[in-house]
Amino acid sequence: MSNGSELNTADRNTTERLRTELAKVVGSTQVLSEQHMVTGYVTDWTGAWSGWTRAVVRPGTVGEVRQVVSLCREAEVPIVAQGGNTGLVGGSVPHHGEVVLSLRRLTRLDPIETISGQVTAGAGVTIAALRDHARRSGFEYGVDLASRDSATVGGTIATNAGGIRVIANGDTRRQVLGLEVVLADGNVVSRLAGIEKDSAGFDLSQLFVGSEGTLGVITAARLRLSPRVGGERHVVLLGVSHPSDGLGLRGSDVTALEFLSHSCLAVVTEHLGRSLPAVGEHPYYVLVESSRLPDLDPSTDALIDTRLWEFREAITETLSAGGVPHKFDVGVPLPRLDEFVADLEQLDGEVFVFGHLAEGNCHVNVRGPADYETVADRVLGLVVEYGGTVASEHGIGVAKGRWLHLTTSPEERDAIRRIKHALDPHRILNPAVTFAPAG
Ligand code: 2HG
Ligand code: ZN
Repeated sequence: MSNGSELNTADRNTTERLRTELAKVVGSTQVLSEQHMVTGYVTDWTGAWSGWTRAVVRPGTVGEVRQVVSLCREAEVPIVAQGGNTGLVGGSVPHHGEVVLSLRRLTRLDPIETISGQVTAGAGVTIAALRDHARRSGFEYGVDLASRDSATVGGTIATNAGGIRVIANGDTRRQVLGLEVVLADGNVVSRLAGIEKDSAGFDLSQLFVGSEGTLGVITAARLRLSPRVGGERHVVLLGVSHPSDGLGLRGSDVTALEFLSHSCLAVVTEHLGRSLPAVGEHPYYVLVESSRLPDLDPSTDALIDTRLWEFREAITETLSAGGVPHKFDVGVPLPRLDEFVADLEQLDGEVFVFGHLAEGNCHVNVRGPADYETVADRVLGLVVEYGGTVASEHGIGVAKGRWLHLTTSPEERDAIRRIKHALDPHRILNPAVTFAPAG
């Protein structure tokens, strides 16, 4: 079923009734169903993942989210929660007519609590808005990524996004002190008090971090900020023979450590219409941002310029401009990184590898005639061989589920299935995403 036109009469009546009930809750202008209105919600931004929806609903309050969830549950129509829709694994778009529950209107942004360095933000606040808000009070939010203008607090928590600051601040999980979540039964769990240390049982909020909308709908978060450190930031690009050559640069002054293959730099410089005259050709490049200029061997080919970020941040967009490549976000143990990347370079087709060096997180983009499944079997097969993860920071979505059994045990999958069943017995929350595949 591709666009809902095959719905039978009973389904059509259910859908019509549901839309009417939803409109009573959120207002008719916040229930979208016409094709041209829903396009941006049913396809991810790369165009690789696309489905159809019975309706896009845009609640403006937590109370409305509760009612929307309850109405969908009663109608037995599943939901996909969606933030900025910047995901890359098909986890935030509908696949089989799910209602898209857009959280973008939940833009609550409380004043920064300076004594604790914390803030409460609604799920729909963008990472850029949160960052600017924090900076105005002399703080910084620990997660940053190229899609900051669209990616939201809720979406980045649901996927446990990483980004370019993990080396200094850790991933999204580390920033989350508590969440407000609407459960599948319409109940709300709220832990927004911002208690820094709490051993009163397990941390329920953390269960929802990285759960990709399968256990509950995140509506707000209590987040940890760090004091903004002033002073200059140096950005250096080094030519290296192997990605791991850049690992020696790690240190407390370093706020980003990225790597990219020669193919990435070549395609970006061409796309931007600019060259990098001071850096010669090398198999790999490492970009380091630091408050102190790194001590480099005089023979190192390096370029210092804060504008170098532009080249790194343009990679994804550049690669997509030439037709969406097969995209993988994987991670391997650092001692095996070079060997793994060398094996990737041997894959058929054009291979572009870049990523977050300190975490062994590789973004593998492959262009070629082979289909996604074939390339995925090769790339993810290699990941398993190297003892890595099939999803380092983008999540599982619908792109990786098939391979997850390779890195999880039957016992683990069984426990995950039981958690899912306990919180969402009728499977109305993002059912296309599964963390517990059979196999
Ligand atoms: C990045 O690090 C993102 O720029 C996107 O995670 C990765 O496009 C990709 O493969
Ligand atoms: Zn990344």
